[in-house]
Amino acid sequence: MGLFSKLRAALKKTKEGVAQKMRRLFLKNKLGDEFYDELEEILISADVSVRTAEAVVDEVRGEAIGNRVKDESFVTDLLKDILEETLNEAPVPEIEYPCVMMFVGVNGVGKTTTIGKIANYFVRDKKSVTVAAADTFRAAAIDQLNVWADRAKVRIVKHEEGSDPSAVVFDAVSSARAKNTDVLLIDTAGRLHVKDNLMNELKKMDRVVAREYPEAKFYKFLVLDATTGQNAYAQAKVFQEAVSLDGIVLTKLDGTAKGGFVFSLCGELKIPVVFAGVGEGIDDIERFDATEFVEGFF
Ligand SMILES: Nc1nc2c(ncn2[C@@H]2O[C@H](COP(=O)(O)OP(=O)(O)OP(=O)(O)O)[C@@H](O)[C@H]2O)c(=O)[nH]1
Ligand SMILES: [Mg+2]
Repeated sequence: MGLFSKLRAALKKTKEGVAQKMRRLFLKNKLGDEFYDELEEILISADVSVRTAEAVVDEVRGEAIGNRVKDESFVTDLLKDILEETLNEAPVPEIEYPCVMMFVGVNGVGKTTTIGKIANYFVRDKKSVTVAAADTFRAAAIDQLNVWADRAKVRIVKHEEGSDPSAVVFDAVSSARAKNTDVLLIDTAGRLHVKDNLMNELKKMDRVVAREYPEAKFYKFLVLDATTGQNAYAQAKVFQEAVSLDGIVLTKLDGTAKGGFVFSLCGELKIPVVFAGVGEGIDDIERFDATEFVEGFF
């Protein structure tokens, strides 16, 4: 399967729901108030936020009227263009080397798995990679990252279970710097965004990287489980306030029918999606692509 089609294929469930409703909408309605109200409903049912759905449909309606459009397929194309623009409102950062990528997020969203996949992604791109086990909360977490490091054939920096995660980050940064490593990937413990002490621990790790390795590009990525839908929005806001995010990794796109919240994330919070997880295997990761995502959606 080609690279892009994996992202499209992963959106199959979302697409099936949306496509069926769109077909019904076109059969039943001429372009008019009712049509646009229903179009809004369809977007909302795929977990686009009310605010974004309204804004997008208003724009479609405005353009359609301005251009005296009566053809439904033209409206679909217009909708696609506007949704793609919405995604592009948050530009995806270029990856520069050497770099540090720290992955944060609530429990079980797929941080450790994502790091395994991304380690492998960079290795295939002939980059040197080190992973840091800064989830010291449980021994199993360190072991899990170790397994991924073995699979991707990359170095791992780790301490004992229960040790200070910032100390792991400090060591990993010193080591990556000394060895001229292209990419350092930092795994962190899952934390509820409502727990202040854990968010403070994250801020400390953030400061250690910024202070100890200023010459590296530092990216902070929020890992979000696509099956949580709109709830992801609240998570993104809090993590954004704590450590200022550079992007989002969307996982489990293969299991969701609610991919629509991505439009709201990009359009309202202006945080770009950088990678998308489309399965549990080491190759199931893609660079996010706005055009492919929209095509996968309709
Ligand atoms: N289908 C699917 N499953 C995924 C994807 N990414 C991760 N998973 C699964 O999600 C589960 C949790 O993944 P982890 O990587 O352990 O999540 P985590 O965020 O590190 O979890 P904590 O460290 O406990 O917070 C595992 O069963 C993964 O296989 C994905 O893109 N698609
Ligand atoms: Mg983990």
